[in-house]
Amino acid sequence: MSSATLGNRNTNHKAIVAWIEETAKACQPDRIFWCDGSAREREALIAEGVKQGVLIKLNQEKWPGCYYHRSNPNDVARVEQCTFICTESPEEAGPTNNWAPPREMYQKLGGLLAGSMRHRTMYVIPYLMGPPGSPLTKMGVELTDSVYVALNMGVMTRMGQVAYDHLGDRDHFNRGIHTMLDVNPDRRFICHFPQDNTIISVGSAYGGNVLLGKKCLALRIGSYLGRKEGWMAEHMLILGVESPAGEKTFVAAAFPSACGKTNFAMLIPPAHFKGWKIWTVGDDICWMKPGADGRLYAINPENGYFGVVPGTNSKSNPNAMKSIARDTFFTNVALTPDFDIWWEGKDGPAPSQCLDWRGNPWTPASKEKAAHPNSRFTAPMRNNPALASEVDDPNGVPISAIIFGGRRAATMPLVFEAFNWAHGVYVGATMGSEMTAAAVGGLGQVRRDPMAMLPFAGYNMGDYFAHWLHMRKRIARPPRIFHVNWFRKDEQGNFLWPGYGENMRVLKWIVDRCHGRVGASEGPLGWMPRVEDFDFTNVREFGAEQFAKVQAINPEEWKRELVSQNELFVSLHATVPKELIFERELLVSRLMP
Ligand code: SAT
Ligand code: MN
Repeated sequence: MSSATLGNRNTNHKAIVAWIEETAKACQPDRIFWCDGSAREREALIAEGVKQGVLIKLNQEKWPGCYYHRSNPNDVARVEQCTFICTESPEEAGPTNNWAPPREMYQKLGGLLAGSMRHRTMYVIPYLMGPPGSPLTKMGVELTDSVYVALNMGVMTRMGQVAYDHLGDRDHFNRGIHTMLDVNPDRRFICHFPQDNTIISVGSAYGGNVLLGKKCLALRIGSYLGRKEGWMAEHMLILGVESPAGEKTFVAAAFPSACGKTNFAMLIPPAHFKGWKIWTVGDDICWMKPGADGRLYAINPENGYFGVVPGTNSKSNPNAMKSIARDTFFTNVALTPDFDIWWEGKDGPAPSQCLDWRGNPWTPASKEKAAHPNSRFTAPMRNNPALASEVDDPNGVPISAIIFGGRRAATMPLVFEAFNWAHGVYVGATMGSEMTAAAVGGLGQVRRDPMAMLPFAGYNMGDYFAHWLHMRKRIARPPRIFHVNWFRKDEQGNFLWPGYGENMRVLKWIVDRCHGRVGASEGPLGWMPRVEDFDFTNVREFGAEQFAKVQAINPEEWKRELVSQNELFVSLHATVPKELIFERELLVSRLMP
């Protein structure tokens, strides 16, 4: 390769340079651009994006520093059928993942990568998942031919020189290669090689498929490394609850994609909760490790929010509105003639005309949605007025409670607490949720989504449960484990719980349980708040009768639920830990004595 194509190389790390040269030789980009993460560079990349037509500059008075992007209509969500875990044996990947032999997959991808960046620029993106200096933090380098990916990685990660500095001359870094090809679903592969700490993604340009630090490194490769190295990579938000007395309690919560993690992480307590405050540590991913004091400590490896736009407004999530108010990329929302943007569920009336997410003319009379249901914002977390001061703490925050939850119209009560860690692992392992637009296919169907990790576990799900159970031995003071469901409905299809800010009432009970300050009654599912343990002050039209409805355990529904929970265990029979089979037996006998 001639030195002219090497561009502005800014590292001497031998292994990184050698791998980049090797990749460039295969992909043959016209130019290599080495990102340093500076503000000036961001301006230059944005100018390039606008020139290519990949970005549209939004009305800068309304949206300072914000840009608009439309993805290919065939490329709007994660595609699980194109996502592969390439371990040596299929058993290591397990029955819930697509598996391919590494050698075969490398060969196939080699064919697709060959010459794939001709006439294009290859961006070199050094990045950190986690704050610099944290023992949990991981370094990665993503090579991509997409300027949109380079810019979005700049928001979602700590990108640039800081990453080389953190790595120093160590050799432990993630290799990520992304090339768009012709964005053809038939040639779309998102492949993980956990043994090599390598990710190769081709044929897509959308979010979770291509921002390789996020789902690919932080969850799939991360969970694999976590098991090997004794920590946990989870699909969880992290928040801090501050009481009027200044006591801070940190909570991590796993909900599947598009089930309200961002809203919950940015919750604003209702007026009645005077002096209470919620601080956001993270809205999607949580890495946890036991600390010297026997507690579980968590960091948010990300630096930004890649959140669902539709439904975001100043009532549902005021802090998200502030987070996206500047320096944000919007993907697949609707564009108005004056370069404002719109989405279903935005404040104010719909525009009389605009272009929908595909770029087609749209009016309020149109049958189609203006914004894609999985349209996204990419916003810097530093914009969030409720950002926790601990986000850059290399030690992370001590977790007092872990919450599991899904989107369930029936069966699941608003809240209960598991009896102990092993029971909590069972509750997480049997989590179910109605499918959302964050992944292609199956919208609305209930599927088992253990710990919200079904699409993200980088190894056998049964072994993943065993890892959870093993971790208990390494955590002397484990968090309590809870299950919540904000989405239960009555026979008429109305939500039984008001949700949003009112979820603070549930959170308060959870926090008080962690501090041993509030009671509960023992039920078949776990500990449940009694009416007197729960605060209903000023919840509109909500009282003991409503509470009984939203907490009800319906035997017919639970018969079906138990069968459905078991289907997952049957599919994982070879690896599911026997402790969880015992937990199931205990649950059955509590429900049907
Ligand atoms: O598209 S992403 O995978 O990044 C978001 C999500 O599904 O949680
Ligand atoms: Mn997610």
